[in-house]
Amino acid sequence: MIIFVTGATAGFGKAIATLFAKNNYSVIITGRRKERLEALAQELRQQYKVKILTLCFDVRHFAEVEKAVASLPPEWKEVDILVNNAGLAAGFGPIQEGQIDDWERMIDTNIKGLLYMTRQLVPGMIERKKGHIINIGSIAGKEVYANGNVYCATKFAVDALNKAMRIDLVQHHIKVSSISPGLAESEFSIVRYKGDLEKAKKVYEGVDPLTPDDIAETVYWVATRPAHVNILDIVLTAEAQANTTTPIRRKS
Ligand code: NDP
Ligand code: 8X3
Repeated sequence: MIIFVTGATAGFGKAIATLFAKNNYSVIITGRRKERLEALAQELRQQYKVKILTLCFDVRHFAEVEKAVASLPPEWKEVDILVNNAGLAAGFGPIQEGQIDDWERMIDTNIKGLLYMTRQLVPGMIERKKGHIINIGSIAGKEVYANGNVYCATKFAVDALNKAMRIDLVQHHIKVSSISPGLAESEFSIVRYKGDLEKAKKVYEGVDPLTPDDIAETVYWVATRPAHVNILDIVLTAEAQANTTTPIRRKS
């Protein structure tokens, strides 16, 4: 079985790639940071004796996505599972203070990147009459929260596309699922706060957040249901988080 994971250089994607490698899948790991991809590939090959292919590209650029998918060697072309995970939040503030560049990055990565990847890999799945697309959404795609505006909008779009793709692809025997996590610790907040480690650390202070391994286990469970079962969407949060608007319970 071949799984293609976008954004495997950190956080959820790295944990997903690792868990599937541990379970003998051939894994295509992708992202923009080449050294990280090579290091992870080496580690997984050594530890689990499985096949790993690295593809270094930016999901925001259709030409790069197209080139990356076209470059797949014949034995890697029949992708069984696509995990659309690459994504980010950039900035946290009211709409009137939003940075246009942040908006473009989020929209281009979280929505257009997911679409470009899907468009490139779905025709092969249709030909083979099988495949599974697993979209990483967010609880931010279910309920908006203060200062989350454009990030939330991109994740609402993922939620809509998840539902819409399923309608289009069901007749082709392709499963479409989404995983929608709440607060989880990864490099997410460092990216959102543009490298401000103090601000990023505060997000997780006094709380046991979800971990990338929690998300990987959920993706693995969704991907390994019997052929006749499709999981539409799983929303999961840390035990201390009720939703996106109620303050998270923190240890004093
Ligand atoms: P991380 O910042 O830890 O990892 C993000 C990954 O996405 C990296 O591997 C990064 O790789 C990749 N990525 C970002 N931009 C691009 C791009 N333009 N092209 C290719 N790859 C890209 O964050 P998480 O693991 O937490 O986030 C993964 C997904 O989960 C995102 O979609 C996020 O929105 C979602 N999510 C996160 C939650 C959280 O609280 N952490 C909760 C709910 C959802 P590189 O920089 O090397 O390109
Ligand atoms: C990331 C989760 O709600 O902290 O998608 O923005 S949230």
